[in-house]
Amino acid sequence: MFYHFFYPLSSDYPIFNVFRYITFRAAYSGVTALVLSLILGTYMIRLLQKYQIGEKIRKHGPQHHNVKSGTPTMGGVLILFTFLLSTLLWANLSNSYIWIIIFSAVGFGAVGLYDDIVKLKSGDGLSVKAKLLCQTLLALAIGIYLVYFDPSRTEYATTLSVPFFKQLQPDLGIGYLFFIVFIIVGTSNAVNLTDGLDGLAIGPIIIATLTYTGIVYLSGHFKFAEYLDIQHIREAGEMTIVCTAVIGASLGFLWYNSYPAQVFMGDVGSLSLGGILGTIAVIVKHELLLILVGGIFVIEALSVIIQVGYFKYSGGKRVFKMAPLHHHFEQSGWAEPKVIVRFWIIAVVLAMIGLSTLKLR
Ligand code: 57M
Repeated sequence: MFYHFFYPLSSDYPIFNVFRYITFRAAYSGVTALVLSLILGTYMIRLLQKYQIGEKIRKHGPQHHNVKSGTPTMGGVLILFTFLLSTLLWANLSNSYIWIIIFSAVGFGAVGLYDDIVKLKSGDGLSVKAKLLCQTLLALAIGIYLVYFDPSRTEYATTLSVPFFKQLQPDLGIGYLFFIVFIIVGTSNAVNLTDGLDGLAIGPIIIATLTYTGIVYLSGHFKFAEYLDIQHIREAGEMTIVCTAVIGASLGFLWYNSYPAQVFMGDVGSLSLGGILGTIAVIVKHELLLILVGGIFVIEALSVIIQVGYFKYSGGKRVFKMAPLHHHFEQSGWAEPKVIVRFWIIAVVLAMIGLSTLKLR
């Protein structure tokens, strides 16, 4: 909004020229989201407490989680609200990628919010099938637009960039559409699985989004993209503003979600943040890299797949003491903050390796 309002004034007042620059707007988009979420966070937690919107802890979980019973949940509404407001204030709203990400955030957020409300009322959330169906339809809509209707990427609409291999850019044809759906839905669910300890999901979300902020900026810049020999996606640079809005909103949420948490994000937060991250990776055509940059989410999801698969196959035996993997370490005697911080450290290392692939090719 500021871009549309102030930039046209630059012909008379050159100072307003700064609103043209992505870097300027990205910085203030992050600050706006952070300040808003810090201020609104206190009020929201009080409101959630007042209306008793609190967490019901599962019976079979680690014992010490029982003290978390009643912790306000659905803090993801705060993340979504501050992210959306900051994006609408600072981004160039004529850029179609901004609207795709807003669509993804609101769509996945709505599925999560509905799930949270159903859980609050009846104990069990949406069925896995219903949740997956909604997520798949949302991701399919995003995929169809990107593959068939996006003028900025016609030359590489269905090709895949492979980390570490510059020349390897296979054209997956229609298969690319299904691949996109898999990445977006997979990321949304993997973040949801990871969100089981204070700050455990939001930390790696901040780290992965920060990594993609750099990638988005470079891919949208013709000269940098040419120098690094990465796919140049016209118009993608504007997504930098969305990325910093996610980071600001998430940092503000982490202020309250850090151990011991005053609020949980709920499915409204985890499904939407995962959806946003997956969508950004797909738009900027660094989809496979997300497996590395979002490696913590992948490891957590794999631990569940392995545990559940082996549990069924062996008739009740387990590979891990408990799944997802963070519960395994808790059951092994690690204190909760230790698990959280060590997972963050791994996320940082994976992000740095991910960034290095821009040059190591
Ligand atoms: C939801 N939700 C947390 C909170 C958060 C297939 C199966 C393995 C799936 C998996 C599952 O359902 N995972 C996804 C994870 C829950 O947090 C809420 O949910 C939102 C995110 N969706 O925002 O609202 C609990 O996590 C803790 N928490 C924190 N701090 C936070 O900042 O401490 C969350 C956020 C909260 C709180 O305790 O109540 C969750 O874990 O439920 N299932 C499981 O995760 C279960 N695993 C399991 O059953 N494994 C079996 C195998 C054979 C299937 C096994 O290994 O034995 C575990 N869930 C729990 N305890 N709670 C089992 C142990």
